[in-house]
Amino acid sequence: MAGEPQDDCLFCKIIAGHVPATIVRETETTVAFRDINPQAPTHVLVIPRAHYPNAAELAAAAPELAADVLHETKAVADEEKLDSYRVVFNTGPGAGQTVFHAHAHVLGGRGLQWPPG
Ligand code: D5M
Repeated sequence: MAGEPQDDCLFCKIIAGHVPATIVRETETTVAFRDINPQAPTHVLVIPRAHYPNAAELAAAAPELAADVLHETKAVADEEKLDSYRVVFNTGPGAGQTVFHAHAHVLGGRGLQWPPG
């Protein structure tokens, strides 16, 4: 069923506490933790606790939860004292998505170039 935890999902395992992560924030509906392969001084992932394979499916099936994720990206940026930062949802393998549990990357702490490539 949509939103149910998936046994083979790395981020569902992090939510369940079965895989360690450096968690920086938790809410009833979201978890934020540091990316294991940081691309900037601050690189935090914000995920919904419910499993949706990507941001498009999250937005379509659970728009209020998608809003919670976006709200949490701002909370992370505030906690990390980021004036400027980037929020990225890689959506689909062609866009570089490698973990198929919707997540927002919050990147900051250095100058960021545009276009991202
Ligand atoms: O982003 C998936 C991101 O997930 C990528 O930047 C690495 C990160 N990652 C992978 N495994 C872990 C663990 N175990 N902890 C923390 N971060 C992790 P994507 O947009 O799908 O390419």
